[in-house]
Amino acid sequence: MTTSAARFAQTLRRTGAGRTDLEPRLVGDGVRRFRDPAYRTHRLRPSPALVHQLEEIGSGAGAGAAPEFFESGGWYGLRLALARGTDVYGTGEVAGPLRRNGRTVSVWTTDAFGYDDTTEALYQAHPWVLGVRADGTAFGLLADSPRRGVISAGADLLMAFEGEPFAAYVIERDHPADVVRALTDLTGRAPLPPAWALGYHQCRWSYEPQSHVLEIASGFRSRRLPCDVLWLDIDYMDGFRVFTFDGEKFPDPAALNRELHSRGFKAVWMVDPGIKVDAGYDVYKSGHEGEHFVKDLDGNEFHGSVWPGPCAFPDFTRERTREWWAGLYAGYLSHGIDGVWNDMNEPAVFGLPGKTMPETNRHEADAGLGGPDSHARYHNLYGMQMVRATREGVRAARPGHRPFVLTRSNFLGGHRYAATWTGDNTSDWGHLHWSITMALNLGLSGQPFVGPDIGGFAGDATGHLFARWMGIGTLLPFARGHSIKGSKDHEPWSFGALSERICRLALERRYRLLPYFYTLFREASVSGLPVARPLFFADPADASLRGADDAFMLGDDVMVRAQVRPSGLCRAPMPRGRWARFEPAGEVEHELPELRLRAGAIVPLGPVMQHVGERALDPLTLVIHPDEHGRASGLLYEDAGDGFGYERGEFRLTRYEATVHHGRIALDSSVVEGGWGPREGAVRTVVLD
Ligand code: NBV
Repeated sequence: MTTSAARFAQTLRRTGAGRTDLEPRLVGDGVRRFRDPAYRTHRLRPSPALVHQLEEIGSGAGAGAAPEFFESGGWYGLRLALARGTDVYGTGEVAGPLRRNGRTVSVWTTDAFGYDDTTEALYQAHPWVLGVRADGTAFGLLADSPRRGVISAGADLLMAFEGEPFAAYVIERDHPADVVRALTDLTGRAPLPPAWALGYHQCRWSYEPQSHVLEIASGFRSRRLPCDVLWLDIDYMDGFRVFTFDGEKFPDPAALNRELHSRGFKAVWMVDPGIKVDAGYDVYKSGHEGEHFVKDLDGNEFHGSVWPGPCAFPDFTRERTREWWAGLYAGYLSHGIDGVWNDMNEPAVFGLPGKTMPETNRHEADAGLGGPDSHARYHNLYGMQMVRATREGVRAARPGHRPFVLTRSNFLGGHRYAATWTGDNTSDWGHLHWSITMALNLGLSGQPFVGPDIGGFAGDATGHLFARWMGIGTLLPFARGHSIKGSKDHEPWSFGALSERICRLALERRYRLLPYFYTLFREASVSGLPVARPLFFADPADASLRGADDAFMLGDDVMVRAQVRPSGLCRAPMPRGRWARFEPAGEVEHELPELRLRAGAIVPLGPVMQHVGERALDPLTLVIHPDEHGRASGLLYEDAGDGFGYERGEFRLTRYEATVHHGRIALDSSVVEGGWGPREGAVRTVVLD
């Protein structure tokens, strides 16, 4: 595709003659599978997005949206008529407005440094759309193709992919939340992360040398700024050789991690896919000898340039290479590394067209993924298959712990393996705004664990922008500050006392809300519902909420109303019902987003902590907002915070119910799930009106 995706979509609309003689198959309750008729002459390949192949349970049945398929110039596509008043969301990682109507994206994982709302291809590929009709009923359309594609939402919805016909799944539900739930029935759920990963993370390209990392750690603790994780970017490596450490700058990584642990920090270290071509480097040697690298068209090991210079790239599309890669983590993590950050896995290659490897490169993919084929077919899956292998390696190396992996590139369904951040954003107000819309659309695409580089990656933030971003970013599922090499310092104390004070309050809010966040992450792991949800989830039939993108919901009960412009208030309308303001950090600060609680809800808060490891849940505070009958209820999920005991019932899900009459509170609690007995310890209540 040499023209822009938008223009190309217009061409396809003109040239693609539709075929409607389809025989949809029912493969789930309200889930129909449509196959391009061209499938009859093409071999059916397994799906990387789906967790299992779906048995059909009936034919033809089920009302609702039905696409028409077409073929044009080697592209296979579908078109779906959109009824008036239908709003379109999803399509994974996209900058710009929440509603995707009138937008075209290219489904092609791309290193998109400097992106903005006109960039058609970002780091992730999600051939998925959520549609919400005027009456609030909703549908989802999953085009099950790993290929380069285009998604264009105009008067109709067009999804087309190069070189191979595909099947599409159409999900029909009464509420958009149920469509996302059904999507994750197909694509799986994000596993429960370790509790520390829900704390605040501080990153920079790069904290170096080793002693500087400890200075940053002291900066947090001495100023009483809560933080759980410090991050090590590429400069810790020996000449950018992954799985190695620079002997001068990082002479003793194990001692560094030990020291961080003793101060209550976890450490996440970066691993890129490019392996330096160097006969004296054991990772390259074993990869080369084991024939683990992607080949070029002539069958030679492909070499492309990244940070270390010429590199070879593991062929993650086969199990034996994923096992080799996974095996590299045991020694590496034995230095006390707690989590892994996989970057540059679009894969990014310097100096080549499209900043990636040639599409003619060859992958020896397993039959389970579609069999040997070109990079053109496997490009979008590269990052996903990399983090699949990384997760396996981290899991095996630290069997008692829940893996934490962060990835830049991914594919639909890849939330099963890794959390994500929205790549190289910029320190400006537009990107602050898109932090919300990007997190929401990724959530609607099945990825709940997502957040931006707080403060912006490229460029310098101002104290005002930084404080606002901290206020919003600490209310998104993944909360990490990060900044590019050469920028001003971007720590919470870098912009003076005023900005630092606001950052502290923002962080304290996050830590007080952790019991609620943890409960939402648990819900995401069992139901697939996103942690951060669009406002229209509160009332899908209310057309005025559909475009609201400076406010969002945490779960069903907490509304976040943000100020994303330097001056001015949140513009989002209020959903119906009563929503009372509450302030977890105690002190009202107008630079921070407004938090509101739904009438009838209870939100559990913990005390302020400096890091999750303090594990001080007492006193538990229940913020209660009674409905018109004086009643409210809410859930609290608790477990060990790490490990897998919860899979054996070592957890408790408590339901709190309160009745408030004439200022008197009657509080009831019952364990509704899990093998742990009722919690003991102090409970305080706060009643809102
Ligand atoms: O490893 C350096 C950076 C990293 O800090 C950033 O978060 C990634 O998105 N990385 C990209 C490579 C260089 C980007 C210009």
